[in-house]
Amino acid sequence: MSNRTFTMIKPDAVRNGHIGNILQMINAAGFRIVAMKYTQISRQQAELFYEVHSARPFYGELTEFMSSGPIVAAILEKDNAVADFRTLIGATDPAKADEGTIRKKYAASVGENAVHGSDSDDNAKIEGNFFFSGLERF
Ligand code: DAT
Ligand code: MG
Repeated sequence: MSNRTFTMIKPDAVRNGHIGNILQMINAAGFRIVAMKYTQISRQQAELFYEVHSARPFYGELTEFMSSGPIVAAILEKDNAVADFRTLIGATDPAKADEGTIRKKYAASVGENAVHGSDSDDNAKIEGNFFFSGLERF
């Protein structure tokens, strides 16, 4: 069990003005911010980030959406960070997400679901390294 995970507040949540509310929920759940940036990724960078999904039918819309506007990327720290953050964000499809989760509150659809959360310790490291250098972590 490692104590770090990686998240993005996705373009839909940024456009809808939910950055503050989502950060509030992350903070209230006990995560410490190790690194954070407000940025926009290119289509090519989105294709690289989501390469594991390249064979899936939604890969095109996913990478178009994720490069459609600014995002907030962050590394978060807490005991059991990966699993606890997945619990906080809720199911991929907001219609199936538990009450009180970030996706239940702020996501509109399975494709545009407000937040990303790493699914394993290994992927948390890979994804954090995609966005942040050592000098950007505190
Ligand atoms: P998660 O983001 O919960 O880890 P995932 O890794 O299975 O979910 O998929 C990555 C993203 O791809 C997801 O956040 C939104 C998009 N996606 C997944 N399933 C989809 C579907 N059936 N239709 C459209 N987009 C989908
Ligand atoms: Mg995933």
